[in-house]
Parts: sequence; C-alpha cells; structure tokens
Amino acid sequence: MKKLFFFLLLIPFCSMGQINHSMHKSTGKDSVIQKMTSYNYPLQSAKIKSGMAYTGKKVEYDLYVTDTMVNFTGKHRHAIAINGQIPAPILEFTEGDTAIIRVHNLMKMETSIHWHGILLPNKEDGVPYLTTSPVEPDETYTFTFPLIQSGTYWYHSHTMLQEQSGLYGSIVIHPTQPEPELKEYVLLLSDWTDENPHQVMRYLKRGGEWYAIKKGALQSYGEAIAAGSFKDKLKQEWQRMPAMDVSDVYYNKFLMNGQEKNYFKDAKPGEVIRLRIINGSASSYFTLQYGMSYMRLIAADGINVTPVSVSKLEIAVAETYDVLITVPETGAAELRATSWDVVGFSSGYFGNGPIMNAPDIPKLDYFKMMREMGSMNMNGMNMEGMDMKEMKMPSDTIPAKKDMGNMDGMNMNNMQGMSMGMPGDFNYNMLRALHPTTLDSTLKPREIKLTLTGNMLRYVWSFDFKTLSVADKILIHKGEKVRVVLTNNTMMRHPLHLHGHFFRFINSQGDYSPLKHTFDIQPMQTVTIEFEANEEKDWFFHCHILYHMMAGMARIVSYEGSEQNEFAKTGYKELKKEDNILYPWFDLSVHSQGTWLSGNISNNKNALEFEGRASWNGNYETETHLLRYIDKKQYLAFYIGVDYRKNKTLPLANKPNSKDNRRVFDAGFYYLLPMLIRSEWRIDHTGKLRLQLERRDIPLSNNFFFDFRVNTDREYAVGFRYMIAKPLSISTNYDSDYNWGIGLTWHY
Ligand SMILES: [Cu+2]
Repeated sequence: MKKLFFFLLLIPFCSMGQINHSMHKSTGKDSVIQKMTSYNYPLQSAKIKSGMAYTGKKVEYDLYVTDTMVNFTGKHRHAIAINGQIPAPILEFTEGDTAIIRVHNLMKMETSIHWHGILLPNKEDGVPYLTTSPVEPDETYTFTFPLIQSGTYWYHSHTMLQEQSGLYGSIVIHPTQPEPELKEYVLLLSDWTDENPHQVMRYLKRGGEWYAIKKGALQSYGEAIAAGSFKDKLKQEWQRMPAMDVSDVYYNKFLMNGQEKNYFKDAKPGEVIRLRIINGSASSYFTLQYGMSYMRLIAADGINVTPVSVSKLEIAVAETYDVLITVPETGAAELRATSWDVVGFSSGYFGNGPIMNAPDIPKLDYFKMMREMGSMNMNGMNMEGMDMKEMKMPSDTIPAKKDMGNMDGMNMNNMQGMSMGMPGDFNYNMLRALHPTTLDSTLKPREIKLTLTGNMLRYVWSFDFKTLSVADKILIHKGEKVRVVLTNNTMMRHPLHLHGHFFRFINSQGDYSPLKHTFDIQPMQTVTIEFEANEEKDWFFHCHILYHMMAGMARIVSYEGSEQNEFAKTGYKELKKEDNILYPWFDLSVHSQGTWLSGNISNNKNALEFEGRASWNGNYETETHLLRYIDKKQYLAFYIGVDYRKNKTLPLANKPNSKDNRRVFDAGFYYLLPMLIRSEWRIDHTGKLRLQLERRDIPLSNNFFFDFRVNTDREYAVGFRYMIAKPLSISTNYDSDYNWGIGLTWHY
C-alpha cells in the first residue's frame, strides 16, 4: 500500500522532468531544477598530450590481485578480487598527479590491468602482449604515469575473461580548476554470472539455447504463431538468421558497487549530488532511471559536456557518465540500472525513509524487434547519421518505419519528442562539447572504413570479416587527422573502444561533437569518429563486449614508423592467439534403443566433427569430418572424412559399401541453405555420392525442439527434445535404421 502511494506521488514528478521546466510555476521542485541547472562545469584543461611530465605529486596505490570466493546468488563461486574486494578499490587522483600503482599478482595465473580512458604512455596501457608485459604469478608490475586529464574513468583486467570474474574498479581524477562542491558517489555497474566465464564463452561458441530460454528470448515457432509473427519468423530463418537478441549471455545478477541494492543514507534531503556512473560490465548495457525526477547529465566518458536533462539514460559497456540528481525532501529515491535485456537490475537509494521506486521497464517484445529489424534488412535503408538508439527499446517507443526515412541531419531530439512524447530520453545527439572540438585543418587527412561483421551461428565476431588473429594492423601516421567510418552490418549493438585516445564522436552537434573513448553503434548504423594522431606505437581498438572481443572483434591501430616493442617483433603472436582458441562441445543421447553422440571441436575456420550412432544390439555407424569454412559468411565448408559403420542385424549388413556396411574415406562440402538447413554433398573413395539435408534445434516452443535428417541413401531420422536444464534434455527420436526410442540427452 505504501509503495503504491509513493508510486502515485512519483508520477507528477516524473512528468515534470519531461515537460519544459520553465513553464512551471513555483512548486518545491522548481528550486530543485534551478539548483541543478545552475551548476557550470568547466572544460578540462589538459586534453592534448603535450608536455607529459612526471613532476606532479606522487600518488601511490598497491593493488593485490587474488582469487576469492563470492556468493552473489546463494552459491559459492570463484571470483577475482583486488585488495579483497569486488569491485576493486576506487583510485582517486588530482589532475597533475603522477600515479604510481603497483599491481601484485597473488594468483596462479597471469593478469593485467588496463586504465580505461586514461591518456598515458603506451607501455603503461596494460594490454598484455600488445603494450605491456602480463603480470606473472607472484610478480609485481609498477605502473607510473602522469595524469593529464580529469573525470570519471575505470580500470579492468585485459587478460582473457578475467574482467567477468570481478577485476574492475573506478578511477576518479579531480580537476585542478574549481568545480561545484557537491557530495559525490561512484556507481560502478557490472554483470555477474555463476558460470565460469570460459564456459560461457564455450557455450556461446556452441550456440546453445539455454540463455535464450532463461531470458524468454528464444523466439520459437510456437511463440511466433501466437504473436502473429509466423511469417516474420519464416523470413528470418529463410535469411539464415538466428533468433535476434540484444544480448548473448544470461546473467544471474546485475550489480552496482558489487551489490544489487545500495543505500546511500548520508545523502541529505533536497541535496544535489553528483553520481559518477561507470558501466564496468562484461557485456551488458544499462538503462538508468531515477525515481524522483530526471537526471542532469554533465559529463560523458570523463569529459564535461553541455549539461542536459534526461529522464532515461542508456549507458553502453565501458562508457562513463556523470549526472546530478536531487535527493528527495522525504524518503529515498531509487536510481535503477536495468539490463538491456530487461532480465534484471541493480539499484541505489538516495535519502532516508520510504522508497520512491524508479519506473519498471517493460519486457522486450522480441517479435516486434524482429519485424523492424527484418524490414530494415530487406529495404537496405540508408540509416547513415540516424540515431537508432531507440531500436532496442521495447514496445511502442519505436517510430513507425515511414517516419524514419530522410532523417539525415535532422535533430533527433525533436524527432523523439514529437513521435514518442517522451522528451528527455537520452540519445547521442544530446551530447554537446563545451567548446568546438574541430581538429587542426592543416593535419593530413586519412580515412579508414571498417565494417562490423559477425557470424552469429558460429559466434565469430570481426571487422570486415576478419578476426584480429588474421587481420593486418590499421596503419596511421603521427600528425594525421584520422577519420574512421564504421558501419555495423551485424544484428547486434557493439560498444567500441579506442585505447590511448579521445576521438570526436561526430553527431548532430557539428563542431561541438563530443569527445569520447567508447561509443555504441547500432545495427545497420554508420558512425564517424575522428581524432588527431598524436601518439606513437600500437594501440588496441575493439568491441568492449568481452565475448565479442575474445571472438575476434578487435584491431591494432599502429603508428607506422614508430619504435616497436618486443611483442610487435613477433607480430603480436600471443595476443592474436586469443580469438582462435579451440572449443569443444558435444551432445550425447542415451535412448531406449541406442545411443547417439554428436561431438565437435572447432576454432574460427576449422572443425573436427564426429557423428556416432549405436543400437543396444550391436549395430553402429560413425562419420568423422575435418572441415574448413571457405566463404566469409561461413555458409560453405569443405571436408574430408571417414564413414565407418557396421550394422550386423540390418538387411544390407553383408553388402559392402551399403548404407548398413561401409568403410570409406569421403570428401565433400557443407552448405547452409535458407531455413538454416545444412546440406551435405559428398563422394566417397568408391565414387558413391550422397546428399543429406539436416536441420537441428528447430524451436517449437520456448524449450521444445525438433530435429530432422534425410539423405539419398534413404536414411532418415527425426527427433524431439524438451530442454530441462542447460546440460540436459528429455529426448525421443526415430531413426530409419534404429527405430523409436526415448531417453535423455546430455549437452556439453
Ligand atoms: Cu561487440
């Protein structure tokens, strides 16, 4: 009852935040608005890396990296802590200081720390095997760098998937110029899975359905029919697209400063406070909403911007935003960070007393998103320059497609206000630098085009269809004005991060385009960034979704002609190995009539596949293939293999090279047909041909799947399975050789 009462109270406040403030006559809230809008934030002094000097006050930190046990969900799990805590401690500096940070590795495996968004000498950037040596077990690495900037930043491990295990912390650098003195809080957002991150990565590689099942994001045929989206589902599969999703991983918890709920009771009634919000998650975007009114955004990625009021602020992975909020006169108001898949949220409560909750975000309507994505795809619309922020937003906020044509150059703020009646939803065009950010016109221009690409089915992510492991460096020269034009041809959003630089993120603010170190790019969107090449050596540029980076969506940006480090001399061999690791998986069915094993070991381009069937009365068949994907979309793979089978009790048991009795070498190719049907064309060493069609895991309902296989040897098989846990299904099948059976299937 109380809750409802305060929710009702909240409604007028919310709408007030959305309406033009000046129109309101004096209520208590106006003073709040005046208070919040009266703060001015200066342009930070040092943006350009000239005169980097180690002369400032020395500020020293010791960071002890250890294995630890945590319990976020009721289960004890391994994690990694710094100085015993997750998140790692806040590192605080003042601009001009020299940071001396000793990283002590007390674990059995190597580690690293990258200082995200900090401008520093190349060898202090902390990317192992690229700029910096990894910190070996029982060793200490001392980072030393002067701080030539101010603002909100963060740090995290850049070794494999350690960031997912808790290796992240905040950095706050206070400016030398005076800023309004406000109470401030750092809110570090993250995502937590009870699974070992390497198992998460392996599961994504195998394309298992469990995460989608848990999220209600499977988009089965049954659900499609119920939602009136059967044709769209067919169209999607005809285009060989898997179910679309905003995120890949199912998380058990979303955390703010390592907790689901945080109570900031020292925030005083009516007080304006500053929040330094950091998205330190491995792969989750968050939507931020405040229960009391709007938020006033004052800085993006550490740099002050022209303040703007927002009622909903979306933060991509690895971005930081500073906002001002007002603590309610009575009660505690919630600042809620909802994950982009709307699976969960974490909260901070500011003030004391009864809670004013932030609004709930409705569940995602996947079929609606599917329709919109499908129509974008089909029409090949020109989305350049458009802000597609609302693409992932649920429900009715998406403007009709016809409203979306010819919007280039239009101010999307107004557009959003008009079509959605929700002014104040954040989008990138609201970010306006305090001063023009245009680059020196005498710089030599260099334009680089990059396309974001990926194969969702095989979970290979890339630029221009090349993963880091097979890609050349992006070469630039000192003194150039580098423009990078990026087009996202994938169905997912990607937060891209450039190390060691701030770039202009070109938006509708023109000369006042904001400076950033990380930006989100939407499906089918084109984004331009530009920066002055004022550095040296080699820097990382990558998607900050940890699993996308580890699946290949990364590049090395290299200052040609500058001095090389030891890793460059080997062509960054160690670093490049990371996206091409072999991942194994298998499905084992034990049924009443026999047993089936389907196994796979694969990396980006190659796979070893095994198919085995055996009935309990001693018949068996095996097919083993070594295959290599040929085309960039990975629809086509050639293979060589062995077919070895002996069916003692079947009719053709004594006829050599028959479907029941065969020992042959074979070769052929797989080609993925529309509807995700895998066709297999093969010839064996006796010259016999076979064509086989197979489709596995057709989702009939949210956890019910159908398989079929048929070939020109007149063999066929059908199967159904009901998934009851990530590793387990109840299954039944019919095989033309082995008949009906029922049992269990174990998925690894
Ligand atoms: Cu990505």
